[in-house]
Amino acid sequence: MTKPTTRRALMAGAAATGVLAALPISATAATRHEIEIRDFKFIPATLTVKPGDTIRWRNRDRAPHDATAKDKSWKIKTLRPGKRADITVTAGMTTEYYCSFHPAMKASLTIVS
Ligand SMILES: [Cu+2]
Repeated sequence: MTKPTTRRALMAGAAATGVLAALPISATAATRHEIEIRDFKFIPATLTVKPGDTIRWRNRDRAPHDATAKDKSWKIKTLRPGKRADITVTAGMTTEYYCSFHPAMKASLTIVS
């Protein structure tokens, strides 16, 4: 009866070690960033992100806006005032973007790995 208990204890210990070993990986896990749209500006206008991160644009303006890649390779839906939309960062995605309703509104991302 003692032996199985010991084995179970060892296995529990191994499982705990496995969890600890995984911690450094989860420490670099995805981050959620937020970009506010206000006064016809993306705030911040430059943002450093990494693949797997989520970017949320929130429209705190009175006009509808969106975020569209300079080469149109990605785009969030049109955001009416008070609305938000998310995208997940992928390596190599286009980093310069603008608002398709107001092309003078420009911003960019810096992707690091
Ligand atoms: Cu706009």
